[in-house]
Amino acid sequence: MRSFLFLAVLAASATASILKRETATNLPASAFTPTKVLPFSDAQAGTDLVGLNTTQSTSPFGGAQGAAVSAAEAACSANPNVRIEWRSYSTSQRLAFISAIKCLMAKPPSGNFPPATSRYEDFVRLHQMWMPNIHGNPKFLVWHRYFLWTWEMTLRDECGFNQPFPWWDETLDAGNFANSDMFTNTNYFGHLPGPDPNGNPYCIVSGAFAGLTCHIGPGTSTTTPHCLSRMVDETLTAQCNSGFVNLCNSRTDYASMESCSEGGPHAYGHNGIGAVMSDVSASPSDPIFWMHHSFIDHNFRIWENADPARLTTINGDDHFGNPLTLNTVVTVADIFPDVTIGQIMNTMSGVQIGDHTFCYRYSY
Ligand SMILES: [Cu+2]
Repeated sequence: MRSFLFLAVLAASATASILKRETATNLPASAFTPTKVLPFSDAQAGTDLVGLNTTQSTSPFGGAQGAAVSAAEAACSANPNVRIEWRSYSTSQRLAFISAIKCLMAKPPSGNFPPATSRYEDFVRLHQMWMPNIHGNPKFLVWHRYFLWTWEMTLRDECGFNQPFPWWDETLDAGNFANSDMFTNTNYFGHLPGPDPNGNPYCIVSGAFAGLTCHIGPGTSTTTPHCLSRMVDETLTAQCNSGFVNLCNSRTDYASMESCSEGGPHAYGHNGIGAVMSDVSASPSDPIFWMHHSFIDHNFRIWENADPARLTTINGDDHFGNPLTLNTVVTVADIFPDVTIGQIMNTMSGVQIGDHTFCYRYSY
């Protein structure tokens, strides 16, 4: 009798979990608002530069504080964390990275970002709430640099991730994202299908995140549970090429470069992967978001490498029209301590943030 009851309960819960999968709605393409793009020809013509504040603000670090910064930098450059490009990232590193993301998804939310249903969704909700402040203006690149780093540190602190962090050189997959083994190998991010015959996305039913339900988004919604879906357009991913990156990086002031990067390769990567990724507000719902942003942060760092003065110079206006300075605060709410732009302009500043040192570079 008792074992019969047990079996009945087991059968009921199996049915419930199947039902739960089926109730995650596959939203149509029209539910997702694509990210605003800057076409290559417009970037070439500089149409996005009209009205941009290009007044430069330079290093606030002098005297004793300047000396402290240099000491931290020297300590960092002796032993920086190196972000490894996906192709060189070993199988065991890949599996550890994926399982750390799954761990974050399985952890309860902090309660500070309602209605997030997991620790992972805390990050999605934060990004969604601050949508206008952190996109469409030059704060975008510095904020997302910090957002990505604090997410990495959370994987380390809360899920025991202890491998180097990966990055994705999208220029090598431009126009051909779907064939990257990030998508084709079923141990990783799941497939990247094209649209269905009606032009709508598919729910992702392969890979480590098969059957994932997203509770945040699309747009500003928090009451529309939906499946993780994708709908690739390789004519858009083709814009994540080195020619476009180089065009953006040929701009010599931060705000001008930022405008090109955000509307160019950044926006085309989001829209190219499509569906959940195309809707910028809640796009971190798709775990490929972090790989895409590693590429954008990489390109920013490469731009900085061309002139050391760029590590201590900022310009442009924030969402409210206030000029960015090196003392402008960058915040991820209570997920990690606030920092200033001056502390994270250099990925190898060696600044102490909480229990961690801000100190990384890219493998190339
Ligand atoms: Cu974003």
